[in-house]
Amino acid sequence: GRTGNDAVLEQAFGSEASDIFDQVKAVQIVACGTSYHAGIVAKYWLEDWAGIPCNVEVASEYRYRKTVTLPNTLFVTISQSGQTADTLAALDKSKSQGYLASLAICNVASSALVRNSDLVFLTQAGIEIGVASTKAFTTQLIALQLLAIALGRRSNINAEREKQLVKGLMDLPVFAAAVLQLNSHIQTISHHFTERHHSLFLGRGVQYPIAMEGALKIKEISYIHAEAYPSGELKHGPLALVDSDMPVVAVAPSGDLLEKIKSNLEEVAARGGKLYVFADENAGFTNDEQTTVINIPHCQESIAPIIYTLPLQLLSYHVAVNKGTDVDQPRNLAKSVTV
Ligand code: F1P
Repeated sequence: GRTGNDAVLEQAFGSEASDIFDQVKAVQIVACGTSYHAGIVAKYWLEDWAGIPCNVEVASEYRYRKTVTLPNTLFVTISQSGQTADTLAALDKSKSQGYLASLAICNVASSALVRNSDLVFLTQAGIEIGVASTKAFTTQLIALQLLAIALGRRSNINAEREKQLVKGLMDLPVFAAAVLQLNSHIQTISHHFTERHHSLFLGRGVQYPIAMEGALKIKEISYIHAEAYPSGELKHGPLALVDSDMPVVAVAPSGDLLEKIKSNLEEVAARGGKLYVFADENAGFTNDEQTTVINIPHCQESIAPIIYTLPLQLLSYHVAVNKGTDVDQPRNLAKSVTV
């Protein structure tokens, strides 16, 4: 039997979680918008740390297509509201697809998503006031990290590694507070975006979905066209877009991919692109005419996606304030898309 910390961690997913987790061989994640980006981050963690195959799809596609279910697959939905029609329809469809069980990672206890799922992890981010999901996203990432640890301890994650991952989570408040100190620096930089019509967001590995989320926030609240690419994909097309009018935001924490990211960014600089690099303070980036570096305190790699999300959220917030758009209620969007 499991004891101590094991039991505490798994109880957060419901009393039957441990027995179900014992049987999981694959994970299917379905969500929309920001919650979908959290799902893509989880794919990196589940496959890298736990060695568990994971597929992620937007609910608006998953619900309508003929899908194939691998044996012993856990069906995971992620939603701030728990009322998103596409996600609810996907959950409904999943019931006839032979999944092991369903797990909802959700912020609203009274929602239909929570009511209709076998297992539930409540993110408890508090009420999201703005339409664009922000604090729900970072809490979703924490929930997904706990899921990866719970599943990984049955396969690839040993006690030492688990301790290290848990320590990363415990350190989060300190790093989050440190990153928020960058607010006025980010506000200054935000003025470079206010008059722009387009922007590119780059990240590699687990930071690619963080770049996607940064781009989505710029689109949602400041109405500036933004696209995210894995930086290695630049040379396969989007590099043609780069000139001195294109601000390029890059996420560059420490890790194995750092040298690759640097050479990708050199390609951007060589085409006259203006770079805004959110970089690990030890990564060796320097400011020059084309490059503005925002130094992020060095943190454990496992929590970097959560930490780097915060300055990107702040950037889109300040750009929106500069432009005078309604940050909490962007045009054309609804808090929960119930149709
Ligand atoms: C999904 C979502 C949000 C987005 C906006 C519209 O909502 O796409 O990510 O910011 O609020 O809905 P949910 O399923 O996470 O509640």
